[in-house]
Amino acid sequence: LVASLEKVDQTYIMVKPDGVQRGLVGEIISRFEKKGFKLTGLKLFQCSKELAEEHYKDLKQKPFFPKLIDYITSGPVVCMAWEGVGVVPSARKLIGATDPLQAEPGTIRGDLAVQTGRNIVHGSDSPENGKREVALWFKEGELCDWTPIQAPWLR
Ligand code: 3AN
Repeated sequence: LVASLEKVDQTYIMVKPDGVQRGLVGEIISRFEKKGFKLTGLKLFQCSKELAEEHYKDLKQKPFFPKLIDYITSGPVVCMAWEGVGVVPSARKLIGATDPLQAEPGTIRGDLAVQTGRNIVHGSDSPENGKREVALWFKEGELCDWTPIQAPWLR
């Protein structure tokens, strides 16, 4: 299998509180599943202010930071770890631009979201942040490194 020879990255994807409230969890998971990435972690979780602040520490100086923390802690989120070749940039393509107004139709935000402050899903922006964020949101025992059974028609 070609993919097994290439470097496999991991990314942290999160359905934000508005995505959970709007009943979009299944829809969002299915976009990554259908693309062909491997799910290695999944949980529904109410995050603390401290964790939200650590996650978004690079945005601490932004004027919208307090509102962002209120938003992310306003209700449960769905935390996911996904693995695959090029999963970080690929997941960001599936998610679409930060501002849903700029996000192309066919992307998650382009199809399902309206404004930046309620853009329903998060995806890591680099392989380094993918590792950092998966380690931040999951304990080791919560991740599952499984080997998918390779269907003969995919070989
Ligand atoms: P992305 O989520 O597309 O990687 P970032 O990392 O620039 O975008 O921003 C992180 C989060 O901060 C966004 N998902 C959004 O919820 C929030 N955010 C970014 N820019 C703004 C803004 N101008 N006003 C309000 N919230 C913002």
